[in-house]
Amino acid sequence: MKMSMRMASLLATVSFGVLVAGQAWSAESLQDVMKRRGLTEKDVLAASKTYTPTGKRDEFIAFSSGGQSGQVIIYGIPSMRILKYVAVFTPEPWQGYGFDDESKRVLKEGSMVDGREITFGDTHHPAISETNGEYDGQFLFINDKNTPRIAVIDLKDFETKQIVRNPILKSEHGGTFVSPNTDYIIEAAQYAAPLEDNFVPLEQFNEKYRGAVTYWKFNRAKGRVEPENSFSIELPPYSQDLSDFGKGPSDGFSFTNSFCAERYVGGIERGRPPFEAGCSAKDTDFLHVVNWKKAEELFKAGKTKKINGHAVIDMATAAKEGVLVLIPEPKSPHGVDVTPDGKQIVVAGKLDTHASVYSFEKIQAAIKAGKFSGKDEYGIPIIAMADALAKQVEIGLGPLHTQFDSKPCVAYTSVYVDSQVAKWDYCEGKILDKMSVHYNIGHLMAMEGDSTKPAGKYVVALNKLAIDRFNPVGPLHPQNHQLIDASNDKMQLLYDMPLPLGEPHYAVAIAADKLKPHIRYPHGTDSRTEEKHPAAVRAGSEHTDTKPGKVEVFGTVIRSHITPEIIEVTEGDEVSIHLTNLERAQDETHGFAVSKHNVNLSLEPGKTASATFKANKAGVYPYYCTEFCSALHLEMQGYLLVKPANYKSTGVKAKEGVSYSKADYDARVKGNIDTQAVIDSVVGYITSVNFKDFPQAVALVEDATDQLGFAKAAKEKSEEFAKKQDWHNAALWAEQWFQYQVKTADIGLRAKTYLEQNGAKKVQ
Ligand code: CUK
Ligand code: CUA
Repeated sequence: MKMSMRMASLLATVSFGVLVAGQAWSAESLQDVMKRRGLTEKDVLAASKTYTPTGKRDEFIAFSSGGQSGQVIIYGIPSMRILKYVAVFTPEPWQGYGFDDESKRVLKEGSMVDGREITFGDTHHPAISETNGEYDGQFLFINDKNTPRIAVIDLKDFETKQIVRNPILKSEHGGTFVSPNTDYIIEAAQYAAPLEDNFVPLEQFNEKYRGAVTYWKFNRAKGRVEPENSFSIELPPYSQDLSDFGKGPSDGFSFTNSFCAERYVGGIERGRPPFEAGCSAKDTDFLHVVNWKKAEELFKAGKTKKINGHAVIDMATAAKEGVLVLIPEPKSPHGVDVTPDGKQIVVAGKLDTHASVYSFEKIQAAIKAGKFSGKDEYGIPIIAMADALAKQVEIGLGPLHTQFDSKPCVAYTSVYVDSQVAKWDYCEGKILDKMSVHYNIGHLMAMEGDSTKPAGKYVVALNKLAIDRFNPVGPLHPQNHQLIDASNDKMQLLYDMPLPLGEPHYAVAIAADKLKPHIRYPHGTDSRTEEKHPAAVRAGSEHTDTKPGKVEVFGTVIRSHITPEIIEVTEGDEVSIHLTNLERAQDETHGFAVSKHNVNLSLEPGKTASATFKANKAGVYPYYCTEFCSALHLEMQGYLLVKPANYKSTGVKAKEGVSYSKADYDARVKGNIDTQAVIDSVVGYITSVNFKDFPQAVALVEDATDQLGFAKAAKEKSEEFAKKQDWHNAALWAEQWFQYQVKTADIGLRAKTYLEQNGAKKVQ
C-alpha cells in the first residue's frame, strides 16, 4: 500500500544491527594482528595507553588554538579524538556562526575595522578561567595576533559570547593569560606601532612607536569583559612577546618578555640587513615586570591618559610609580612561565641554550632596595640580571616554552632546534630526561600544566611540521600533536595526531570532569546573549507578521517538520525568520538552510536563532533541515516563494499528487494499531527494569513520551476528518500519527538497547 512502511520490519532491522555488532569479534589473536600490521610490543603498549573503547570517554579535554583558522580546536586526551572546532573570529557554517543574526552580532564586535570586514583571525593562546590559580572550567579566552582582539567562550555551551577589539594595539601576541582569579586577562603587544591610529614614519620608531600591555577586566558573574574597566600600560617599542601572571607570592605581578629590544628597523629593499639580523644582534632583551595591582590603583585614581577612548598609563608614570621594571634576559627569548608555587619565572630564549630561572624574591628585594643597574632610554629602571637570576640550566638548542608537572620542581620545556622535550628539575637545576619528538616543537602542553595545581600524566608536543608523518595530502601539511606518557620517570611517545586547521600555537588541557556543559537550552534561548529570545514561540503559536517591505516569521522546528512549511514574500522584502527548536532530547539539533540565500542556522534543542536577508530576486527557493535528525529528515523541508512585485494570482487550484480513500485510511489505522502493540512491548520492557536509575534512559523515555503525545494529537485529527468522511485528510493525518509512532519506537529502542547494555535489572 502506498503509505505503508511496516513497523515490524523496521524493528527487525534495528535489532538485527545490534546483534551483528555484538558478534563482530573475529577469531584473530593479538599476536596475529601484531604480525599482520607489523606492530611491536612497544607499539601495542602505546596503543593500549591511548585506545579508548567505544562508549568510553577521555580523562582530559584539550583546547588548542586553531591558528590561521581563527577558531579553537577541542580534543580528548589520551584518545586524541577531535571533538569540536569552536568558531571564534571567523565564520563557521556548521555552528551557524556568522550565518545567524545572533552570532553575526558577536562576530561584528571584532570584525569591522575602518569599514573593512575582517574574516580572518590568527589565534595563539587559549586560557581557561581560574579560581585561586586552578582551572575552574567556566570560560575560555583566546587572542588574535593579527587584528588585536580577544574572545570570551562560555564553557556552558562552548560558544563565543563576546569579542573585544584592542583599541590601541596594531599587533599583539602575549595573550590570553588570566590572573589567578580571572579578574584580568592580559593582552600584550608584539610589533610596535603608534598607539594612536595615525601615520608615523618609521624614522621615528624610537620616539613614536610603542608597545603596550592591556589588562582586560573580566566580570565573571556576567561572563563578559568590561572594556570601560580595562586599562593598558604603555611600553617601549621592544616587540613584547609572551606573558604570564604571577600567582601565590607573585600574585599582583605579571611578566612579559620581548625580543628585538635592539629596536632595529629593517628594510632589505633599502640595502639594510633584514629584521632577523638586526633584531638578534644584542645578547639580551628585556623581561618586563609589571606590578598590575599598583597599576590598577593608578587606573582607578584616574592617573591615565585616554588614547582612542581607552585608559593608558604612560611609561613615565609607570616608571615613577614603580609599576614597571625591566630585567635583561638572554637572547631573543620566547616563553615566560611562572612556576606553580609562584616563586620563580622560567624564561627560555630561542638563541640561547639555557632556561633562565628568575627568583621573584630576588626581584622583590632589588625593587625594595632600589637596587637598579640603570635605566633604559625611556627612563624605566633596570634590575641587573645577576640580581634577579636564581639559576640557568642548559636545556638544548632553542628552548621555547615551559610547563609543569604534578611532581614538585618538575618542568617540561620544548626545544625547537633539537626537536626535543626536556624534562628537568628547576629546583636542583638538572636535566631528568630528554625525548626526541618530530620536527619542530613549538609549545608543549602538560595537563593543567600552567596552573597552581598541575595534573601530570601526559604531555603533548605541538610540532610545527608533519613532513613525512602522515599520508601525503598535497604540499600543505597538517601539524602534528604528539602525545607523550609522562607518568613515569622516562617519557614515552604514544601517538601522532594530525591537526588540519591552521597552526595551533598553544593549547591548554583540563580534567574532563571539571567541565559541565548544558545538554539543552531552556526553551527559546538566544545562546549568544544567554537570555530568552524575544522571537521565541511555542508549538501552536507560530505566526507570520507582514508589513510593507518586511516579513517576519516566528516558527518552530521539531522532528521532522519546520513550521511554517511555506513562506510567501514579495520581491524586495526584508525577510526575518526566527526559529525555535522545540526538542528537549539530547543531540536533536536541526539545521535550517535556504537555497541561494547564504542562510544556515544551527538550532540545538531549546535554541532560538534568526536569519535576516533581502529577498531581492523573485523565484522559488526550497529550504530544509541540514542535520540528519530522523528517518524523515529529508522530508523536513519547505518553500520560500518570492513573488514578483506586481504578481497577480491566477486562481489555479492545486491538484494533489495522490488522493486517498476510506480503504487507505482503514489500512493505515490497522497498521498503526499493530505498531502501537510493538511500542507497548518496548514500553513494557523499559518499565519492567530499573530505568529510573539511568538518567540517560530517563531522558530518552521523556522524549519518547513527548513523541507519543504528538502521535495522540495526530490520531485525534485523523479521527475528526474520518467523522466528516474526509478520507483523504483522515488518511494523511493517520500517516502523521504513524510518523510519530516511528519516532517513539526509534527512541524507545535506543532506551531499551542502552538499558540492556548497561545492566538494567528487573524490578518487581
Ligand atoms: S607562540 Cu607559536 S610557538 Cu604564538 Cu606562543 Cu611560541
Ligand atoms: Cu531536522 Cu533534519
